[in-house]
Amino acid sequence: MKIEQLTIRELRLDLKYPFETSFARVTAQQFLLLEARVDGVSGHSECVADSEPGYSYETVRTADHVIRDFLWPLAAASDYAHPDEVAPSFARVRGHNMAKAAIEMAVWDAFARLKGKPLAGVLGGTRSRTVSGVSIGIQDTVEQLIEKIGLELSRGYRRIKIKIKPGWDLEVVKRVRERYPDIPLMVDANSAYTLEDEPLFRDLDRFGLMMIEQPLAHDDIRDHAILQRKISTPICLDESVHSVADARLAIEMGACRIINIKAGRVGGLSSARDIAALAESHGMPVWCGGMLESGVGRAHNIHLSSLSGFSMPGDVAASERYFTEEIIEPPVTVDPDGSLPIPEGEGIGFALREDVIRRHTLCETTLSH
Ligand code: OSB
Ligand code: MG
Repeated sequence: MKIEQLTIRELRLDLKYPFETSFARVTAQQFLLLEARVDGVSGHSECVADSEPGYSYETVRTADHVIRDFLWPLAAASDYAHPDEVAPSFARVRGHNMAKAAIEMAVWDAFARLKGKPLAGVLGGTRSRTVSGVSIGIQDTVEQLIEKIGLELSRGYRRIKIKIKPGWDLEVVKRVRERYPDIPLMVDANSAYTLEDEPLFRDLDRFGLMMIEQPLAHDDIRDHAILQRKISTPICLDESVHSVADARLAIEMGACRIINIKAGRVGGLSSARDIAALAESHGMPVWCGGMLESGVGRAHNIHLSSLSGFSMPGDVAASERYFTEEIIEPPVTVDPDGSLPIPEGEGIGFALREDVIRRHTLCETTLSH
């Protein structure tokens, strides 16, 4: 497989509601949409780098730069027999996993289309459906949060994740638990705490949370291992895991009992699949995280969730939760029981709405040989 041409479009889509985490409050998503022409077929992907380096050091600008100036020349010089060869072809570029993943995932989509199969099928997925949870940002008041949770539960979502930060944590969890004593509930701190906050995490143990996602530093494994030994709630790592090697270290050190897998963060679908398999071999559950993706990224996440290791509800919610306009057809929807089918069409299994994409495109570049 040769990538004959790579089109990079930068889009901006307004969010229906602002989304607030411990590191940022966003009202719109600016992101790169990639289209790779591979042996005459188009594969699509979405780069999950944000406008600001709050979740990761990568941004829309760095991803654009690294793709154009470093990854594209390497990809253009390659002839891949399988998408698993894409990430190794980028080995001389350190880091920049979101930029790498964007090209790799477009090649995966094209590869599946060339085989006439759904992406899940060529990835080795065995599930025909996946179960969705939701991630709810920090709200102005606890009352608002409780109301939002009620709304999401009524839509069928099977796990509620609330974002926490210092000053929006214990009391919030306590009040949510008073209102909803039995729901599958978890929190995500996005690295807002340190080991000094151990008493807070001990207190959180009382609330039967499914897990605490990324409580400590974004680049830490050691402190998470220390914290995990002191609390009974499972720690789930997100930001700290960028590779199979990171996952192995985290598992061996006991730094987590669950891993949130995002293909963009780990350099692509091949790496995501391998991390899921490693975790599964250790009896550790994983789930598919989200990055407020548009429909294209969402579609990839659904296919990734078809792998057997993905045994917990993911952040793969319906498109309509996020954006007023959808760039794929049909939109991603969740059934009343909170589950959704893995699409059976070729590749990502959704069509791109070119008119909508054009209307939201800020700039477009096509790279060719
Ligand atoms: O930490 O999982 C995260 C969104 C942007 C950046 C990081 C995270 C998130 C979410 C939302 O939690 C997941 C989603 O609904 O897409
Ligand atoms: Mg997270």
